[in-house]
Amino acid sequence: MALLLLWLPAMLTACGDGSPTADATTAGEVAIGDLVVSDPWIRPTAPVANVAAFYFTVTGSDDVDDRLVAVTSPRCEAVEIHQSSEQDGVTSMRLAEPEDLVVIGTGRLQLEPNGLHVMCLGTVEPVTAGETIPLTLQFEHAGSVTVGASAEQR
Ligand SMILES: [Cu+2]
Repeated sequence: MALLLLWLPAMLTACGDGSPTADATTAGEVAIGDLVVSDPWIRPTAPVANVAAFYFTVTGSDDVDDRLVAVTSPRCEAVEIHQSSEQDGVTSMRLAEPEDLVVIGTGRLQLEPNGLHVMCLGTVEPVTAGETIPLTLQFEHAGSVTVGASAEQR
């Protein structure tokens, strides 16, 4: 996947705000090698929106040294991994760097609103609350795993 620097303010509504998720419903966990992917979810989109953002958590274990290298979903024409940040009250996002996507030891890779997220560019159809959307994560060492992202408003 080409790593182009994108600057797409129109997408910010899909990756921005949202409250903390401490009480979020816990979706199933999926293990791949020494990694566990947990709580994959996606925020529902308005009918006219053509972008959406996926979030999930990857947890390692003692000997893990891995990296998320690619993500795909049949519901997205293209997928990118982004990092949101806020400076002077203005939220922006950029393509995540490889060093943003490592899982080392028992550390966690957390994708969440206003942080790292998987950007679904060109939603094939609107994302409706209650559905489950397949998302395939590819790790450098552990390989690929497909999880079901729960579409819910948080
Ligand atoms: Cu984004």
